[in-house]
Amino acid sequence: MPEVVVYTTRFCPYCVRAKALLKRNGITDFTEIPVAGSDQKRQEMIRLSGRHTVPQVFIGDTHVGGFTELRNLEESGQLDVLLKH
Ligand SMILES: N[C@@H](CCC(=O)N[C@@H](CS)C(=O)NCC(=O)O)C(=O)O
Repeated sequence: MPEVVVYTTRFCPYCVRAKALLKRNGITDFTEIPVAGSDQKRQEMIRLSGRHTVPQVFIGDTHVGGFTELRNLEESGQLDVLLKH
């Protein structure tokens, strides 16, 4: 299974929903990178994703996006496909 990385902040409803979605799809060992308080990590997230909002989700080399894109992937069945690569 590819590595799953989620950039988050602590008080972020979309982050909570993204993490819950991953867990209900059997992904419990994802790497969470908190960006609050770390300008370096926040800049890394912006550089890799081109976005300023959290969460930002990566599956392997693929930048999925935020919670909305993650949910769209789940609903279309493409999340399972990405996770099998
Ligand atoms: N459509 C985005 C919305 C993400 C979003 O609005 N996240 C909030 C935190 S829960 C955020 O980063 N707000 C700061 C900002 O908009 O700059 C998603 O589905 O992930």
